[in-house]
Amino acid sequence: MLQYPKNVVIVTHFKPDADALGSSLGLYWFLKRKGHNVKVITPSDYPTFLEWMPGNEEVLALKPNNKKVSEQANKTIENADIIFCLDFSRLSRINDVEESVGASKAVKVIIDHHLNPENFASYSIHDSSSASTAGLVYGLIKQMKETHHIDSNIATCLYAGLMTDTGSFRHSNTRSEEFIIAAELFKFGANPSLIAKLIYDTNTIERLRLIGYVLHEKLVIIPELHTAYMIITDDELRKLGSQTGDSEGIVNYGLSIEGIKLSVLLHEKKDEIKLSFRSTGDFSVNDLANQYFDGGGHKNAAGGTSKDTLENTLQKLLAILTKFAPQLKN
Ligand SMILES: [Mn+2]
Repeated sequence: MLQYPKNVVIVTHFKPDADALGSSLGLYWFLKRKGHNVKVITPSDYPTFLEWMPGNEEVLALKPNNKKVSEQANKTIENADIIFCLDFSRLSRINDVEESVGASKAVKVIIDHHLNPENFASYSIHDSSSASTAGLVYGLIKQMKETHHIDSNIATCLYAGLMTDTGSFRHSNTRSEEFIIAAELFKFGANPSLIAKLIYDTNTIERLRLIGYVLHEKLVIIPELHTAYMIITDDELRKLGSQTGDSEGIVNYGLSIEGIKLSVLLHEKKDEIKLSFRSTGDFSVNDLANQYFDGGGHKNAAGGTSKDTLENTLQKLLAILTKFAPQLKN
């Protein structure tokens, strides 16, 4: 399939994180070195702390109300021979390019590690036990016996995805494999301390103030359910001067409290509520998000949505958690 030069499109999910973008750009550099014509398309913008990634300026990122970029993206998708779908396996996660990717006659390849994949591709490299999609891309290159093509750009992009999706090798999804991949990427030129600095230590004062505000004013603890939750609204984010990605990771603070097993962030947007879930141990937020909030992800990290009001969504959540009380107390 990849023997001769092809038009390749790599698509990430909406609001790509470091794994979605890093795995895509890692694959991008690899396929370019192999002589293909490659384009990375993201269905939305992404946080500024990812813009340092090699290849960032080549990414076609859709913007709301920018018809020209959308047309260009759809045209590129239409002309593709192969479409790689990275870090998602449900078409609904790519918003404005869902239609064109769905309709495309290109060979579609999923590379992903989220639970409950949809079957829309001809090929699928899907492994939910892998901590990152970046690790799966690395595995693919290895399987093709083409690791000699891995330069520091590829290693850097892939390492960034691996590092963030394992929470810097702290989350329970970190297996010995993740450390082995990290070590090999290091040898291929990834610089762990620099990458960590570029991703974690580039806060704006607005983001730090947002974290301070949420932790001080919005964090609610329900001790009997071992649960923490916080609510933020687009209005508040605007007032605090926040940008895309600023609220990312805040949900994890809830989980860092001793005894807390579940942390939820409810984010009120223009026409929906976004929910982020984090858990420890056996409590599956993938199941919770999947059953009640039209979402999913991983066992200990998932997302969902609600079209109801904020008030009703919170009441629904609290009622569901009361039902899960035995598991949460466990
Ligand atoms: Mn991922």
